[in-house]
Formats: sequence, structure tokens, C-alpha cells
Amino acid sequence: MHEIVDLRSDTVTQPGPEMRWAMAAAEVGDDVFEEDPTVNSLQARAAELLNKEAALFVPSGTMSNLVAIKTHTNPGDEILLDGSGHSMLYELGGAAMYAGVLTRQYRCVDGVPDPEEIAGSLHGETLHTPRSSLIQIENTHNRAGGAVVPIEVARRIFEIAQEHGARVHVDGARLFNAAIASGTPAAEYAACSDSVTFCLSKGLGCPIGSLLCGSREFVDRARRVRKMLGGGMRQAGMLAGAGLYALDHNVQRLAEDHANARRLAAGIAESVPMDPSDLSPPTNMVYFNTPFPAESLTGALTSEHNVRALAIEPHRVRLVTHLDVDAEDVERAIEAIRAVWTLLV
Ligand code: TLP
Repeated sequence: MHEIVDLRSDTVTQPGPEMRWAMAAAEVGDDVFEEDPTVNSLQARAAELLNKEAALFVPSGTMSNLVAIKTHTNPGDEILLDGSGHSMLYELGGAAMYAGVLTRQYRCVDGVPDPEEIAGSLHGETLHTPRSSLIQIENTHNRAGGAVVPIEVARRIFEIAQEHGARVHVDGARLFNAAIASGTPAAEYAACSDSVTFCLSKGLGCPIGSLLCGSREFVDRARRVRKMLGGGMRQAGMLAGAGLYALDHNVQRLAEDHANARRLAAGIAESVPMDPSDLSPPTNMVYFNTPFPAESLTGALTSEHNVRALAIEPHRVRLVTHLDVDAEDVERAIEAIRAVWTLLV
């Protein structure tokens, strides 16, 4: 049980004593010279896990997506992004600003893209159209409640991209949540992409960092883009040490977060009328709607109960389970939501 139950995001985890020890003990060197042995080990480990030739340690998921987009495209190209995806909504238009690309949106239903819609949207390079050089998909899908993209859909999108000479980048900030929930190994998802990024700083519980994985040639070019964006790090082995610890200890346990999210949704549904689509969270995210401003609920949860939740829209709340939320915390959050809801309705 924790004093504050912080369900705003899985980014809020604190590194525990063992992870901190791994960080303190990490051997380091200058990573811009590619001489940090711990960063090199982490990159090799990530590449091996996803069965890609190489990987690059990047400070954040946002930078990793931007590096991927800029590496795969030329200014003036078009990229296909999911209209409710993180890169579309929450990355401040970085792709337009720094990669100079035009963004075309596709729709997702419950977080799952329709490959045929994507096929119909792709442009070849003609006198009149921009070249569609990249398709990005998000797995798990944040705004769709942590939905998992089925492997058949990922495969079909990759086939379509190859037929059209386009590349596929996967924003797999929570790829291991998708793998654990679906039983599909992360490497199988990675096989349906030219590049894939996953975050250490979310469900895996690290303070910082993402890995961008792809072919050796892609990663060599991506390293230059990372440097251009100011993401070349020096003695980053202390951060990579946390990443290696997390890959050893925090992947399989994601199943506990998923079980906690299911219990949380079921408990909330006893006092809150939840949309059927919000009742069975596939991974670690629980969303529900409020008839009153969501901020009045999240404000009272914090001030009265030490339970933190995110008002993600004016009438929608998000709760995310993670390493620092245990089964007792979940029960406390359910009780707190019941108490506040009863006062507000
Ligand atoms: N998501 C954060 C917020 O920005 C919304 C969160 O709390 O969920 N891809 C996906 C799918 C993400 O959910 C996020 C972060 C990112 C990329 C960006 O990662 P960071 O925060 O490391 O830049």
C-alpha cells in the first residue's frame, strides 16, 4: 500500500533500490563516441529482444518517434498517422516542424486501424501528390484504452506498405504490454515494421529512456538525427543500467498491472455507469466518462483521498496501473471513486 495512489500515468514510477543499485554500479563511457559499455549492452539487448539488427537509446518516446519519422522521410513527404495517436495529438507537431512532413490521418476503431483504409490513402509520387513514405501505428493504443493491435492487422499493414514502397514505424511505447496481453512475442510485432520504439519509462518502471530498433543502416542514420536534435548523451550508462534491470525484472510482471486494471474497472463499474467499451481494459489503462467536469472528480480524489487520476478530456478520466500500484491501492482507489462520485452526481 502506498501513501499516494498515483494513477495518472505509468510514467510516474519511482526507481526502487535494486534499480538504483544497477544504475549506480553501471560502467560508463562517452556514448556520443559509442563508448558507453552499458548503453551498448542495452542497445544490443533491445535489438536481440525485437530481432532487429540494431537499436538506439533515446531520451524519450517523443524523440524516438520524431527521430524515426525524420530518418524514414524527406521534407515534403506525407506520413500516415492515426488521428487519435500520440504522435498526432501529443507531440506538438514535431513531425511537421522538424521533419517537414505532411500528415494524413487514418481512423482507428477501438485502437485498431483498418489496413484497407490505409491502402486506399497511400499516394505514389506523381506530379500532383506528395509521396506517402511512412505509415505509423501505435501499439498499445493509448487513447483507445490501451488496446492491442492484433498481429494479423500489423502483418497486413506491413504487406501493404511494402507493396507501395512505404515504411512502417511502430510507436510501441507500451509494446511489451501488447506482447504480454496478447501472448504474441514483441519480436513478432517488430517483424511487421521497419522500425519500432518502446519506452523504458512507462510500464517497465525506468526513470527515462526509449529504444528505437531497426536495421543497422536505419539506426546509423537515426543516430545522426538524434544528435541533430540534441539527443546525443554522454555517460548515459547510468540510465541504461536501469533499462537492463527493467528488461530482466519488469516485463513479465506487466500481467499484474493488467489484472489490477481489470479489477479497477470492475470495481469502478459498481458505482459508475461505464460505457461497455470501457469495462474490460485490455492492458493497464482504465477510462470512464463523467456527467460533471472530470476535473471536479480528479480534484476531490487528490485532495480528499490522496488518489491521483487524469482528467484526459473535459468529461473523461484516465487511470493507469503500474509498478507502484498494488492490489490494496486498487481497492483504495475504487472506494475513493465511489465516495467522490456519490457526492458529485
Ligand atoms: N504518453 C504519456 C502522455 O504524453 C499522454 C502518457 O502518460 O501516457 N507514445 C505513446 C503511445 C505514449 O503514450 C507516450 C507518452 C509517448 C509516445 C511519448 O513518450 P515520452 O513521454 O517518453 O515522450
